[in-house]
Amino acid sequence: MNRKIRFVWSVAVSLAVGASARALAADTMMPMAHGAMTAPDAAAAPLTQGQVKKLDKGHGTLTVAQDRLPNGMPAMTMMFRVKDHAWLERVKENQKTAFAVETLNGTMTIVRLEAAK
Ligand SMILES: [Cu+2]
Repeated sequence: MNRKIRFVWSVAVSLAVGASARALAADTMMPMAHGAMTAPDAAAAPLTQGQVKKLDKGHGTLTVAQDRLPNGMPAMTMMFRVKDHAWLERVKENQKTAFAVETLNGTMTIVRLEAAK
């Protein structure tokens, strides 16, 4: 490469690197900004283990035999609202689950639901 081509090439490379660094920053920043707007960050909510006892897809509720919850609720079998009713497709009765609960509008609500690993 002659001098001029080498200079143009290095400018092009640094622009491309700068652009992808900005894209990366945008990717990592956006969920954080979003989490800050929706007060409790469900993705960061601590998971509790439990076993699914009953699914009610019509009412969007899940009855779980749960370990002690971070909010102090002792281990028991209780019914929770599920924030997104579609999540009820992720688990089956008697399956172990990991879930996070927050009180939304005065109702203890599952805000994260996963099949236990
Ligand atoms: Cu309870």
